[in-house]
Amino acid sequence: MREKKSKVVLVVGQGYVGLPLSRLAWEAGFEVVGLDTNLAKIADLKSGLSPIQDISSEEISEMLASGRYLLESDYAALKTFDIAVITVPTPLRDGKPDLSFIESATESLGRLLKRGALVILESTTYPGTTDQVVVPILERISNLSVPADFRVGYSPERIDPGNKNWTLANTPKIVSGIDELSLEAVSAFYTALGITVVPVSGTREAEMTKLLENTFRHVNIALVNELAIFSTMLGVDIWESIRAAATKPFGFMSFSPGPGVGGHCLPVDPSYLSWAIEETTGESFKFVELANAINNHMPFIVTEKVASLVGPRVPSLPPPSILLVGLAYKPNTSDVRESPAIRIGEMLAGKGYDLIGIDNLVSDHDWPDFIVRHRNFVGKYDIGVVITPHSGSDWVTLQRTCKRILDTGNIIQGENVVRL
Ligand code: SAJ
Repeated sequence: MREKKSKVVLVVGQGYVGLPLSRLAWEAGFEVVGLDTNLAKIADLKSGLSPIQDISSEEISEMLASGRYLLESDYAALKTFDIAVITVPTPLRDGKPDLSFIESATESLGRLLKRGALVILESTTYPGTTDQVVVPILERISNLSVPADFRVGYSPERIDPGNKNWTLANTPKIVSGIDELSLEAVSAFYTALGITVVPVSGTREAEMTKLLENTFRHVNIALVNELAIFSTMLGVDIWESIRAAATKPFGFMSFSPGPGVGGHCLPVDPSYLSWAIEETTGESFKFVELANAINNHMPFIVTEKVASLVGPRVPSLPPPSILLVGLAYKPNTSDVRESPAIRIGEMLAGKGYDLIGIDNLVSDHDWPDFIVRHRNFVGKYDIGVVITPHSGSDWVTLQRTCKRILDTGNIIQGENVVRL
């Protein structure tokens, strides 16, 4: 009796979102195919190296050894799939949504599509993408139709890189379908992975849910960033007021002022929403415009503060030694995409300063070439700029090796420490 063949799950994109999903589908017993067009990433994965912290290299090796996790960089090598999940980037290009990764993945899936298959989009995008972009491409290329022949749904990712408490397995998953049968298929898939599902009535509601979540954070981070700037002038310790406000058990959620907003979500996703609103209504989404302006301005504020503390670069004098502490876009991640620290470094270098940096989570591959890399706090620095405070950093040694410290994360106390 032939063993019942487990279904094939094709995960398009093996990054922060796709790899945890591949792992969970593998643990649930599916045949998993991880597809990524980044040849270096596929090569690393095939050698058992994980590109992200949330999945260990041991877990990758375990999956490979089972024979139920295959890696591909070329769709042509694939036969077909039962369930495909698209977890590709949705960047901005010239300030507008760039759906080219979604379109390219969808066209390739259209060529592999068979009757009874399910396609799920997870990438963050504006309301209408699944029904107006993904479905038409799949139907056109496959000559099949939904829901007669196959199923399509949308389920936004909620992966918070580096978050040990909330993971794919224990975070409720919004699920939606183009139609009732598709919704059932999407719900059944994630339920089979052991995830709690939260069905919504349509893919547009699900697409909007994700953008609401990220825009909510973007706007509230901008609120505390602007308040932090004014509080300094008002002689108020905003950090204490935020801590105090957070004691309110309802009606408040605390956010921290910082050096700016990085990552490939918050600097991008809200602009997908404001673009869609402007395209459809001709109106501008004022909250997002304002939040972008404030959050994008924070790296400039930090740069000006550093320059005021070390004084202008005088070519005839030895350069001040400036140490940037933490280059990733947020604490406890290795990701440098849209990182405020890199923007601050670029602006300081533009002012003629020589820069040293320390961040032991960031790979050599991602290290910016205009910043000298230190692996620990050695020697004497005129100023240490705490930009991304990773947990477990040796703040005592930092304080001892820096004449001054500009701490944008309210991590260190001391005589030689200044805030924004
Ligand atoms: N930040 C502040 N103050 C805060 C919170 C964050 O300045 O109080 C800054 C961070 O330092 C960082 C930026 O905002 O630079 C964004 O951080 P975030 O934790 O708010 O959100 P992200 O960008 O890490 O969001 C990630 C995304 N997932 C992936 O990158 C795979 C996003 O799609 C998820 O929705 C999000 O996690 C999540 O759900 O937590």
